[in-house]
Amino acid sequence: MSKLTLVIGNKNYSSWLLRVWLAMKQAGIDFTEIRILLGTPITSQEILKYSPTGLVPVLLDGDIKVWEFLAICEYVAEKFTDSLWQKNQAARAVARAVSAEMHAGFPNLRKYMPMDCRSRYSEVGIIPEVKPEIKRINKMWRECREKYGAEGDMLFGKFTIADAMYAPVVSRFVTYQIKLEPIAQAYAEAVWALPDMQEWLAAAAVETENVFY
Ligand SMILES: N[C@@H](CCC(=O)N[C@@H](CS)C(=O)NCC(=O)O)C(=O)O
Repeated sequence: MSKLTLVIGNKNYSSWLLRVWLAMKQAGIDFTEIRILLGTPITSQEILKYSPTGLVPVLLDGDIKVWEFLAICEYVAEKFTDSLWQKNQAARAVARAVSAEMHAGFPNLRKYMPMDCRSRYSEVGIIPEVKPEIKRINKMWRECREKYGAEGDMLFGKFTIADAMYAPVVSRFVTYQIKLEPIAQAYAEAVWALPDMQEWLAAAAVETENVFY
């Protein structure tokens, strides 16, 4: 059995879990999963067995416990692989900046367009408060692709933590059928087509629980 354990929740709804899970898969890191159902009367007490914040994801590595998406990704990037950040310092700085921007920002996107991988809401118009955030993401993705993306089809060429950060945004754009600029659209399609992303989406599709935030 793998020494690393990732404590996660429902795959259909858990954007922070998708981020960590995808980053670890893309880096070829072996891990097992403990799945805790979200939105039940015992969710908090179950998560608190592993997580001091009562939130998942949490990574268990022997006696070491790491919570918070970015801390988990930094931990695995430091300990198990050198592939999750760009080698070029300038590109790495921008990759960290756009990752932090996602971690701290886009409140309306999160509020009005929660991740729901298996659903499609073509009839829902874009809420006005979300429009500037979608515009910013279009611009950010275009600039990253144009400036740093020559060696692949991810934001910085090869897959990095920045792509893990935006994978749930790609899923939201598919769910809510958001029309993107051509470069952003091509990037979104490349993320969507990643075999690991498809594996996550397939697992989300067969989950039967409905969680309403
Ligand atoms: N800032 C945290 C966010 C984690 C988070 O919000 N996790 C949600 C699932 S995506 C959760 O644990 N919710 C607990 C619940 O619904 O009871 C991180 O980066 O890991």
